[in-house]
Amino acid sequence: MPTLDSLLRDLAAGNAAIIDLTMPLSERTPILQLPPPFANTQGFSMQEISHFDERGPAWAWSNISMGEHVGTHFDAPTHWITGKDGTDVAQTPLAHLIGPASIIDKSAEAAADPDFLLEIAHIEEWQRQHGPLPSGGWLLYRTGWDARAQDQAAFLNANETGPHTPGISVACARWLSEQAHIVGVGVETVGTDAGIAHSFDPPFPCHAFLLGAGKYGLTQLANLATLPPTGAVLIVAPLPIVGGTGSPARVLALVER
Ligand code: 23J
Ligand code: MN
Repeated sequence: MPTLDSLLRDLAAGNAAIIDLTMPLSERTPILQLPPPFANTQGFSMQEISHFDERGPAWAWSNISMGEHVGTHFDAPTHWITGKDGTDVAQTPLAHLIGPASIIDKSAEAAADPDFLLEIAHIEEWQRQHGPLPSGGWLLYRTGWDARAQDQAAFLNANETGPHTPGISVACARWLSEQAHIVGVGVETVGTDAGIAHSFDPPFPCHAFLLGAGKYGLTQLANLATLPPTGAVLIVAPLPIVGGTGSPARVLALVER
């Protein structure tokens, strides 16, 4: 049977399922908060144009506004100075937007330590159990942080020393950019870097190394807990914003049941 026919048959029969990894977009969607003197992104907002009224008797529609990096979103290489000569979001090769995904689960560690960092040794341990990271695909990093996404304060988890959210160490970010044959890294937190990554050398190493290597970031993912460690197929759909450094994205996973 042709591949797409058998996929549709398996979906209809429940042998395969579609899982939404996207957080809903609303005025309550948490956004990144950089410290002064840095400028910050706008959040999501919606302004009604008409709602079955004199402004449009048979139709309802709205304007929306938001930053490129709001909610579940895609980071293109041009987002960072190290990747400034790379592809913008509209130039992303389509083959990079559908691919295999593997999940590394450090939710217990992140619950015990909000500054938990993924290290090369954790990836090596994962690879001993599950095989190599998916070539041409995504490493999805589960931390349990999606449970906090309804509450900006809990999600950013900031105190007088700044935000405390789990991330990836400098060495591991460098290793993922240089040694792993992945197209990108996806996380549940507000950005791919740890809350304390402003103090790392280099600052924000996930952004610096991965985007500098032409790879991508995906943030604020939901429902990673429902995915198997390997075998899911990720469909990443950022808007083709011409010249855009990123975009809110619908992110879906196909899994076998
Ligand atoms: C700009 C500066 C620092 C960070 C970010 C953006 C993001 O997390 C992002 O959304 O790309 S850490
Ligand atoms: Mn971003």
